[in-house]
Amino acid sequence: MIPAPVTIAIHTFGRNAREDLIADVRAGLTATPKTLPPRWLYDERGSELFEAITQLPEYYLTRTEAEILRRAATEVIAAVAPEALVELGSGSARKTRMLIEAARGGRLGFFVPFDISERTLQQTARSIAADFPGLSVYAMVGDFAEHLDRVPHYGRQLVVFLGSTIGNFDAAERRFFLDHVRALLRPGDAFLLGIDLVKDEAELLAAYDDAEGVTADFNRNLLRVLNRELAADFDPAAFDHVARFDRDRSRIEMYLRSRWRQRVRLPGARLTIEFDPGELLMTEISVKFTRASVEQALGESGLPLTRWYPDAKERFALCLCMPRGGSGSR
Ligand code: AVJ
Repeated sequence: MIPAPVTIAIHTFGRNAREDLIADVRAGLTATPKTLPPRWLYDERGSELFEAITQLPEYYLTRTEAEILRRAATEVIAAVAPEALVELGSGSARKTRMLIEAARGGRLGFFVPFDISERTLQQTARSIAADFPGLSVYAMVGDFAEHLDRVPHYGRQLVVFLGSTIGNFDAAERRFFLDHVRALLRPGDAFLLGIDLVKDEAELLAAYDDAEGVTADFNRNLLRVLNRELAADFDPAAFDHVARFDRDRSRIEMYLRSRWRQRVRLPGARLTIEFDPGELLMTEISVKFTRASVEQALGESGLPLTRWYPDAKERFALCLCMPRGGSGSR
């Protein structure tokens, strides 16, 4: 069979990632407490380190979600009968292959991976196109906060957002994101969401502070990104990796903690900052859900929880949302 075409669309629309980084750094590193958005963790090395995290014994999320998909993929595909599969934050799309395979022999003609990392996206798009001749791949490099409305509609679509990536959003960002997902759906379309569930604190903490120190390395990589992009002079060894669970907000929080008093120059952002001994810089949040809390969040954006697929130990779950009648907005 002749391979179907691969199109890679770079939807940055003239916006410059560097300018965004500078703005985030100037706002986040002068705030109290200091904070930076997690997206800057995922440069090429950061994406590789995250892939390594997914293989760790402590990081149960990826393999648990894969286990759920192995059981549920056929049923999800049968319920939706998609012509297009849109994957937000696709990364390596390893788990998505299970959905594509389950759709074999059906009407699936398009795969639309959407990711912030161009390199990862290039690899994913090419390898899926090579392995599934007959499937057209339209890959989009973009930012959830800006480019979701550019996602093309190639017929009845299943939009998926796996891996509990939604956990990176605070309540306002999550609402904004889910509202935009809802706007992508037309009558008959569906949304499949992967979420990590609230559980024993020790198990949660181990997943974000592994024995091998891969997560610590992933976290400190943020400082290497700032050194490279902004000619900053962070010493990564001068910061400890810290993971905490905030039960009230139901989220893991990742920080870098300054080991001593220090001054850091970031000429690329025309900024010099000071850290007190023990001062924290928040680098990522990872919200943990219950069935009730996710149903509430989805419902607020007009996404009814139609089917619930947890694993046997209820560590992780997939939520299938099939709005009746669709949005009718387009
Ligand atoms: C990619 C956001 C789903 O929150 O579990 C893993 C990122 N950070 N270990 C997560 C992450 C540290 C991951 N997500």
